[in-house]
Amino acid sequence: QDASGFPAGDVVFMERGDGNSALLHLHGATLISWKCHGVENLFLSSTSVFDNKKAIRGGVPIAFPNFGPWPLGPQHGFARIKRWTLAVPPTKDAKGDILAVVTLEDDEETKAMWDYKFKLVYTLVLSEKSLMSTLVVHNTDTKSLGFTTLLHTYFRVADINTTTVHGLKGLKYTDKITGGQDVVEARDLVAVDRNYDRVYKDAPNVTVLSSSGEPARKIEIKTFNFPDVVVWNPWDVKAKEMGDFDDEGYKEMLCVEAGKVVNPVTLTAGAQFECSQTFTSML
Ligand code: TA6
Repeated sequence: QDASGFPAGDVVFMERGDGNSALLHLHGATLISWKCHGVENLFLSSTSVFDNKKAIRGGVPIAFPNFGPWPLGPQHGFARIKRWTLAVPPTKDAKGDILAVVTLEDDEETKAMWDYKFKLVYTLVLSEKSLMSTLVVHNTDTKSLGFTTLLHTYFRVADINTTTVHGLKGLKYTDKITGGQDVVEARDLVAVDRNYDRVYKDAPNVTVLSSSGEPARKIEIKTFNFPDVVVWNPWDVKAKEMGDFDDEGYKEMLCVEAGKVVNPVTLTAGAQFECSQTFTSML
């Protein structure tokens, strides 16, 4: 991706000039591209809709104030389908890193679903080999509030059949496809060969996504305050069922999602919660 395909007011383009760039769409503050030395590392469905209404199918949608089905509003909450505000345009710091900040505050629409005052501050920092995304949730209300949140990252891979996730061995996970009791992951390298939808609990703060092929990729995912990791690939049947997920796209993506979803956060009035994920290309 680059910003050229979008109306200038809809996107925030961060570029270092050395083949490293990031592109954020203000619809949902959805990161839709992260290039590291010219290699695109995020998956964006070729049939994703950009109508500023539907959630963007790919990149890093933000699930807030609820991950998953939500009785008060849309699945994964409203953050990924609201228009965010550019608070700090892309700015180069002394080290040559690029920083940008977008925000979302409560409004009549959010209050109709979820009667709380809040402010989300989402900061991106693009370095030579890494991209850090930090989300701070501010409770600007006079009462406590509770939420779950997750960065629904769609990583691009050359070939799902050569892709593995390291760091999940020994973790308990809930398998949303098979249901039933939690299972312990026995594999050092988790490979995906069918529809996966798993919530790994109490994960380490470092996992590594590796994939060979052209191009090969090896991305370290370092998290802060995201104890859960969701691994999702719709595979062929479910990809076909989603109008905005191109039928073959499941072969070139894997969602590895940093979340605080098993145990909700409770924020007292005036308090804030900070969570972050940092991608670093190891190649
Ligand atoms: O993160 C996995 C998941 O919760 C799956 O269950 C699937 O629903 C996926 O999110 C996509 O959800 P969406 O609402 O974006 O179609």
